[in-house]
Amino acid sequence: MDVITRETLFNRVRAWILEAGAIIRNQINDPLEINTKSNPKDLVTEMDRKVEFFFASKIKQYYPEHLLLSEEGYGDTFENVSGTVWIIDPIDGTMNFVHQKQNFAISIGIYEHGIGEIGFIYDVMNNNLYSALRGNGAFKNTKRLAPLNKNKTIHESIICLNHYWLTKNRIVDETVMQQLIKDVRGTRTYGSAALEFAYVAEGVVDAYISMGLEPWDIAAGRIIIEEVDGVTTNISGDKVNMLERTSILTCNPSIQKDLIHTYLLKAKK
Ligand code: 2AM
Ligand code: CA
Repeated sequence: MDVITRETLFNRVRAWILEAGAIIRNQINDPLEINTKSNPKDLVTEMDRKVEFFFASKIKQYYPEHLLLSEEGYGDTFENVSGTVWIIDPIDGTMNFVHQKQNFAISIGIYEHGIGEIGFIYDVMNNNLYSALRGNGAFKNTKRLAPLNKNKTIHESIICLNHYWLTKNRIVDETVMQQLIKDVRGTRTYGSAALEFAYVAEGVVDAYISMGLEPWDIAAGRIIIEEVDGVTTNISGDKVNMLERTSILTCNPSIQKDLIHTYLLKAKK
């Protein structure tokens, strides 16, 4: 993709995501029909589908040769990541959207032949737009995000994770996770993977750990994190496959080795 095409695309996505966010804000107090998907905690509303349809229609109209990988069914099916692929979560943090009417985001990552080119995470209710164009830095609204402080230790870090991983479960040894919680300065749980990526990029937290995420939960976040020298792998430190469900560790690079070797590899069952 040449420079002009890439910047035009970036500016269009920026305008569309702001437009979609305004639609959500205007209807935030309307009655909602809520359904469940894979389990009783996995929620979806007509707004998830409406926002995804909004982007699917724009892509079809402006970029019919592009492909869409998305959560709510308007996307294409994939065997590989060749070509230009949009990876969209129309509402990341649907439970927050339903229960709190805040702390959710629209997440859009655009990949060309598997390389992340453009990332947007829109915190709709706070009207904060995190963005990145590969090689041009990451931004929160118009403010450039600084590269992450390289002198962090685990003991000075705030990490995001879901409390579920501190209970007895089949995926990780909860006693190792409990030790991690004791060793860090603090923990937070925001309930939106995309926003947690954005907070790591902003440097307001230092890591986000999840044991199971889908491509649309992470596609934009990875691109934004990379622009501030942050790192994203699975919990074993391996590169993540863009098309598969995966565990995730995204963090300040100065605590990555310690998190993986002192805790996460030992916790893995
Ligand atoms: P969602 O709201 O788009 O479903 C909550 O901890 C985070 O995990 C949110 O980003 C949420 O995204 C995601 N999430 C919730 N259930 C999930 C599931 N079954 N698989 C993958 N990600 C999930
Ligand atoms: Ca979603």
